[in-house]
Amino acid sequence: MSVDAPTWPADFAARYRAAGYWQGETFGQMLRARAVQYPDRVAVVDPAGAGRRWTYAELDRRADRLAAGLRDSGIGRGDRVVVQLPNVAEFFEVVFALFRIGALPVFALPAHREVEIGYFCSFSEAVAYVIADHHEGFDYRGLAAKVKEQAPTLRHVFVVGEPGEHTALSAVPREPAGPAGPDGPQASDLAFLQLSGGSTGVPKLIPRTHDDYLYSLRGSNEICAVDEDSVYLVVLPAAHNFPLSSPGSLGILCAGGRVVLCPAPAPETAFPLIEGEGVTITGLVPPLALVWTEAARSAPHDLSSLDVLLVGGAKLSEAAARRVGPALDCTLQQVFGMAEGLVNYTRLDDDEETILTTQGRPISPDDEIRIVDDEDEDVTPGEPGHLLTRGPYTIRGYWRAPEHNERSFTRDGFYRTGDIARATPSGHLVVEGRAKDQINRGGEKIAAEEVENVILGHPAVHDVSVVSVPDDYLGERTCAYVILREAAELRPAALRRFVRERGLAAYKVPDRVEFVDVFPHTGVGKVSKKDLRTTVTRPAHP
Ligand code: OOB
Repeated sequence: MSVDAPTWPADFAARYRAAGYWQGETFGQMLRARAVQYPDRVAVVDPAGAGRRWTYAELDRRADRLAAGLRDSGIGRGDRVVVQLPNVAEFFEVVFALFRIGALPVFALPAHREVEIGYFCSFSEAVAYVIADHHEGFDYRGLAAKVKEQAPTLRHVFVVGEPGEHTALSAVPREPAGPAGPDGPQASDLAFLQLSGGSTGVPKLIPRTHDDYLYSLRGSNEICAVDEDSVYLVVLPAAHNFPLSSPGSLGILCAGGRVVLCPAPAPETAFPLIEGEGVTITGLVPPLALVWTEAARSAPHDLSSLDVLLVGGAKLSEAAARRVGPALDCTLQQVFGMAEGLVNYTRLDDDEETILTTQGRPISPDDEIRIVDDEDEDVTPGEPGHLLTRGPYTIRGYWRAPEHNERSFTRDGFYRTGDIARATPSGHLVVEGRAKDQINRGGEKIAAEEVENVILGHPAVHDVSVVSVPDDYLGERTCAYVILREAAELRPAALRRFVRERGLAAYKVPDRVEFVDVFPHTGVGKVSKKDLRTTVTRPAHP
């Protein structure tokens, strides 16, 4: 066990190596190998950045030189660096530079604000924070200034674009890198910290190693038929585990293919890029897949290069699944994954019924799946239950969270996904629901407790409970049930503004606020979220 997080026991590690899953390669070595193999092939296209096209040789050289500059700034092996960038080419330059050093990117999303970033920086004891100057009307430099006050370890803020009071990323000296020292990372070391969707008051950090993540990429590439001719459009935020690794941008780079960054997910932006770059594969959350499905009817663009559309992050209804493939004239691949590890795909050659009605089966023959009841006993095969998993790319514990790990993992190392699923006779999984206290808002995960804690900070609020309400478009939205203090007055809009101004990501601001006098309780006296959910779905005046 490492000091920061539990890892695989030696016998499991030996088995995963012997099976050829863990190949002893780091991300730095992987990129170098591709640069040698395909120096002149285009690796990354950034339409927002004046249409920049970086070849494998160029990306490799940039990563190396930036790594040298960052090392000179005092960033070393094992240091944490919070990376919060939109879909721009520098994302890959920075991340591969950090991989080369053995420093750990902490992957934040562009939507995160002061509460989340302040926490990531202070909890991870980050030494640096990398941002864009602005994106979608938001200025990240002001956010960085506030975060610096809360995070004493933060020595550097690097900015892509105009730096303001911080340091321009382009101003980091780019010395030609010397030979990598003996202190470079090992494949069994942590490569980065990914974010958990979370179900508790504060988000958890997910420690992924070079070995385990590269295995999930190679496995995904095989299942999604990714090779050096594949062109992947990064539509979702680049740092999220789905567009990063399923098979995502890193899978594509691993195969020698081309990554095209989409600056915004709307069809008006994405469709011309699919046509212009000959995009063959991309990944979307269900609401976006439906928007694209509608838009494809009347779009003038030629989308015929698109072979595979992955849809995941939230449940795709069967009705929606039926429409997506024909409208975009491509093969639908459902993907049910999690940043903690396990990723399931429907296979390209699965029969239609399986593709439309299941969320796929695991990447690896060594992904162990258990479906259990509340007492951790296996359910009758085919029945729904709690999904537990263990395998060669599923973590054995969160980073610096021993108490939480006691609850989220079984004694023998299975991760409790919090999902309710059933298995078909072919081993495909169907997601039936969720046991964790989380809202899945069109693929964006919201830990109810995190939002509740912010709302409890309002002086007029006595108690609060945040639950999901069904939504035709997003699948789920959030509703905050609030009990006010005696004689206190508050309007829903004022409470929503309060949450936003506290510095929480906009997608976590409750869509709806309902004031009530009491909460329904369970037999043991806990607030019954199940009953609250049915309250809100019931018409107000039947
Ligand atoms: C992906 O990763 P996360 O970490 O943002 O969220 C994981 C959770 C799962 O535990 C499950 O509750 C939900 O998201 N989920 C799905 C789903 N895919 C993810 N629920 C129903 N159907 C699906 N197809 O969301 C993620 C990571 C890698 C690949 C794809 C998605």
